[in-house]
Amino acid sequence: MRAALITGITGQDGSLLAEFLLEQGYEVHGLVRRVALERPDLRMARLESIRERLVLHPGSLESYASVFSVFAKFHFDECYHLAAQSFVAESFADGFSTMNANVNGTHHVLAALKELQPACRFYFAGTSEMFGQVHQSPQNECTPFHPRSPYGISKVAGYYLTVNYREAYGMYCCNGILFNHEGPRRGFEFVTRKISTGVARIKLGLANEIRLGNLDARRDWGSAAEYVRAMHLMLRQEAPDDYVIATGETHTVREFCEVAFSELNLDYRDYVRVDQLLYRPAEVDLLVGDASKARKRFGWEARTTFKDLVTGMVHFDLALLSNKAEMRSMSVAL
Ligand code: NDP
Ligand code: GDR
Repeated sequence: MRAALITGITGQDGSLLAEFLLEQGYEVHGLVRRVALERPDLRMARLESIRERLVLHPGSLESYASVFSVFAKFHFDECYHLAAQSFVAESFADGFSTMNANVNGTHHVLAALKELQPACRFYFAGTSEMFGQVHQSPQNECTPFHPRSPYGISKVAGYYLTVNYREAYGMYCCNGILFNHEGPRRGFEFVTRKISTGVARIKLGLANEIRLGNLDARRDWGSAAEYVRAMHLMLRQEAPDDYVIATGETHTVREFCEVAFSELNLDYRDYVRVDQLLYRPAEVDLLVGDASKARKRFGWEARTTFKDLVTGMVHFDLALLSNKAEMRSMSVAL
């Protein structure tokens, strides 16, 4: 039985990947912040259905000792390093914490692996935010980086740490350069979920507007459940490498609003208010990825259409808010 460690297992991708690896017959371990262990109802909601089948270890990215002790006690065939401060807007508000978790955290995991389990295969959660102010479209593995936020900068550092451990120590280290991926487990602060939950609340009479920032930014949005499979495929190749994972389509935030509202027979122009305070100090205007390397090497392709992604999220949130009274107050707070 293969064993895998997932950092960031409580997040959108971590929880989906954990389910997928369990289906593949893996023993799945997760690194979990103590705060998550203390409030399982709140912080581990995404793991609810598989909690009993996981081995969870308390630890924090910022503490080399806590990361080291997990690798000292258990053997892993694969390590998926997904934990990060992942919200771009927050990285402008607190760039120092973002750098600490994302850069030092990645370095801690790689250094502990090198010391204790150099044969363990390593996946780093790279991102299209590394391309930032894009130098070519679509973006592929050769496109130069030009990050536009502390988050993007921290991920470029993580990317090069990963490349360096591969080149310097011969470790099996891969960078997944994943474009935005969404679904019903997306955090409420990200624009797609903010819109899907907002539309549902408006439809149910719980709200009468959504405040958004830049409606003209373009993103390449795919389905998270499909993207975590690509992470696993990267670690099952003969040699380590870096891969772009994307749909190859780009849409504006405005288009996301149009599709989401019209699915419930509403016109977004009646409900969306633009709030300048939600604009970022520096924006990534256009992202669209070219995932042909992943398709050629291991047959991965995005399948979910933009419309199905948006409408699926809207119907999920409508059902959630209609059925669970307690979710109403939670979504108001979020
Ligand atoms: P989420 O924000 O949903 O999850 C982040 C995870 O990281 C949570 O489990 C969180 O734990 C954990 N975490 C954060 N800080 C720490 C810390 N200091 N110590 C230990 N754990 C920590 O992110 P996603 O699932 O969406 O993304 C997964 C990874 O992929 C991230 O690295 C993200 O930057 C990257 N990425 C995501 C993309 C996307 O579109 N979703 C696209 C490209 C890259 P807790 O629950 O305790 O907060
Ligand atoms: P992003 O996702 O920054 O691409 O990072 P997010 O959903 O936060 O923003 C996407 C675009 O929407 C615009 N926008 C708003 N965004 C938010 N969150 N809230 C708003 O009210 C709003 N209004 C407009 C933003 O300006 C932006 O242009 C995500 C994260 O998952 C990262 O961790 C990951 O690396 C990248 O995707 C790929």
